[in-house]
Amino acid sequence: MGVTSNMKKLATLLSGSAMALAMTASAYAEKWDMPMAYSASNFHSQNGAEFAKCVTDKTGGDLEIVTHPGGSLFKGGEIKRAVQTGQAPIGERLLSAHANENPVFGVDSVPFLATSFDASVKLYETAKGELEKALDEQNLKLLYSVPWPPQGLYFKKEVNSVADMKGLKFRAYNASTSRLAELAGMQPTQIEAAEVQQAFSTNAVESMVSSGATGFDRKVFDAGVTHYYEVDAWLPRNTVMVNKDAYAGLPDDQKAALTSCAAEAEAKGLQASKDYTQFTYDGLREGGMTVEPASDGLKGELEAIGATMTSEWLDAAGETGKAIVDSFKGE
Ligand code: PCA
Repeated sequence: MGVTSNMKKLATLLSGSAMALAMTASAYAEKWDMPMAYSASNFHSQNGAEFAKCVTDKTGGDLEIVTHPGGSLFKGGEIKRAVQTGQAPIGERLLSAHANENPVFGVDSVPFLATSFDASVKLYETAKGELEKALDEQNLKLLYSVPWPPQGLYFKKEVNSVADMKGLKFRAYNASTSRLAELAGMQPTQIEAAEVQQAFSTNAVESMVSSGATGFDRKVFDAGVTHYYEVDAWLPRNTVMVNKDAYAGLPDDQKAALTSCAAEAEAKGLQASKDYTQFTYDGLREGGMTVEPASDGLKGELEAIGATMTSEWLDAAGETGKAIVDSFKGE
């Protein structure tokens, strides 16, 4: 009897201190799940994981960020809304896929406007104020943004002209890529990167525009894709954004940790994207694919399509778009 009551006392004491500990932890420590759409091995996801560790370390674990790559928590198409509504406090998204909400989100996917890493950085710096404003109106704060490598074309056959593309089923990742396909006489369907290999292997698609990175990550050479043509048409960006309310609720030192780790991630991610470009071209070749620059003839035809799309974007983006393009080109 005596032993039992002592044990009960001990148990009460223990559970009391466990509760106190838990309360301390919940009062000071916060865990943020960060959905990401692309495979864990992709440089954006690896950079995101380093960013998460940077914030966790800098805040002594008081703000722990845990990344969920590969669309495992939310698929690419759902991530932005999840962060806006607070279902996830933070997340990464290809912003150009939301150009239907605000054309300024599509500035990085206007064909042949910014075709190199340096131009991509300049265009981003020029458009950043407007991007931040557009995100702010949607309860979002921009943390950092990293370009994908330059975009080229994937096929299951040799292609030398736009005529060779006619009728092909095309995998698109945003409205610009769908429009490009339409103007080239192809049939676009929007498909997440995570599903690209399956789409090629079942012949649901026969072509796409993307970077060497995504073809390599998804091993498209194992799905019958034989040719990659370097076009350097544009460099779309992944943007990491945080829910404004979640951000506002953080103590100042945690806000500072987020923004300084974000600046670091933006610089490191840019370098990783540059390094990944050649690495993934080599990887596609090792997988048995032909990787070469698009012929001058094909590039000329694509540039004509690009000119149509540029004027369409300028019409949609109005004064804001014109001001960005003028200032980007003018300096
Ligand atoms: N890869 C992503 C977007 C741009 C890129 O290079 C994709 O194909 O979904």
